[in-house]
Amino acid sequence: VDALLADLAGITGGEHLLTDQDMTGGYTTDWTRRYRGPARCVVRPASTEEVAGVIEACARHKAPVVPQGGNTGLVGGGVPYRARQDNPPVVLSARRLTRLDPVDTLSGQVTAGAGVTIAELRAHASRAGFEYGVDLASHQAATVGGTIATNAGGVLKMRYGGTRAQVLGVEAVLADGSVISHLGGIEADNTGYDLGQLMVGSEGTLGVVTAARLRLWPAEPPLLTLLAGVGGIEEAVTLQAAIRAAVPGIRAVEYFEAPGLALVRRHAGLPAPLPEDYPGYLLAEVAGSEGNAEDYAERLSVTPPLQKASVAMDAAGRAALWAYRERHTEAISAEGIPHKLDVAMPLSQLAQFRAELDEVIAKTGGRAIVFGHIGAGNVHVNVLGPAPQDDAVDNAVLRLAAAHGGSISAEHGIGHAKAALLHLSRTPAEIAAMRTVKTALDPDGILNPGVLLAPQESK
Ligand code: 2HG
Ligand code: ZN
Repeated sequence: VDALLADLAGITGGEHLLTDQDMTGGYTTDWTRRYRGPARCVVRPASTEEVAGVIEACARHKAPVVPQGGNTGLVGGGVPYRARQDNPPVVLSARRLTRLDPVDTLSGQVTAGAGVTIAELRAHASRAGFEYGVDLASHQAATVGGTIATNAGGVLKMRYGGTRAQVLGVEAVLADGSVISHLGGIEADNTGYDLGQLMVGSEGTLGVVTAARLRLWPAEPPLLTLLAGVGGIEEAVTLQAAIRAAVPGIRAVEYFEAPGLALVRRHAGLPAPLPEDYPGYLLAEVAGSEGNAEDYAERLSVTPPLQKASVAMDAAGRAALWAYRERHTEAISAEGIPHKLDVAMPLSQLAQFRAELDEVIAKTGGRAIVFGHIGAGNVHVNVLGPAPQDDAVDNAVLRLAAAHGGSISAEHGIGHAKAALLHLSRTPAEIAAMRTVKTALDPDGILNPGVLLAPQESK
């Protein structure tokens, strides 16, 4: 008998301990299908106390733990991967941590459990007249805990900042089973190390997030969404700057190209968005009240390429335009297992990067689909063709981004996928400091081993 499994069943009840491969499959393969591996079991605790019990038991048995939210990650950070075969990890699914407190309307804050989805959180905030500042295409499945662990970005980042900017405090279970909880939501609180912020973006390597105190924003309904045809990324960069200068209240600026549009249209059965075809497309969304409509339309009409735009001012029209952008990920996935390279760089570098990218991709025999959050300098380079286990194209694209002063992970995190290349974006001193923090908080290395910090050669 497996003594750890007996301990875990005693904590969560046997029905929330899954060992049968038919039951664990959805937890042990990532969304892209590129990363997968066997788990010793999947455990689904329903409270912070149960999470603490699970981690304490795993620590006692020296069993590695992979924390998991909605399993929508794209860098293999939330599933077992290349684990030691004699000690496969326990997957800790946080989806049953569904606490959702009433919105505190005095402070504009809410406390939410790690398993609440971003869609549920946004709807909850909206019913109280507020908006949660993060939204992303995977909002039906992505969770509060997962988005905190990965510091998720999404389409509203240029408006409200990423997940980090929403987090006022975190409750988390550390590697020894102890609980740190800072959910008071005091804006003015300057009392030493911000352990909650240390958890943000730590990708499950420092603790398991169980709940968070989150900032909300006054509800800000979009006024208009426009989709414009452009000649390519260079024109898109210029146009987004012109739009940002022309109107206040810009919520999002997104970019995609003809090959991605063709895939989305075929996969989703959508008509062409504009009367003519273009090499690239820019989608922008502007907030404002109806009283602004005429004024904004006039200000935007002075921006020449907007003559090629389609503008939507009602919910259905907006959703129709957003679908061309937001359905990229699923349309690409329907074609095969993509290599996902999520990079960002100064806007001034994007055109040169894009030109050189074509040369790099041509050498691999793959085809690239490029889209992303252009307002944040973030492009998602998806490459179809090379075998999933072949890292050559990943290496080449990430190095190219770094050579343009860019980051190898704009919003998806490092996971297993990019751990060996962290040095392209972080200095040796930074990586050494990260390892020191990791060792101090998790001396036995049980939390998400191999994620973010690559295993070190034994000396
Ligand atoms: C998005 O922006 C997500 O839609 C997914 O970050 C990006 O599939 C991707 O590469
Ligand atoms: Zn994205």
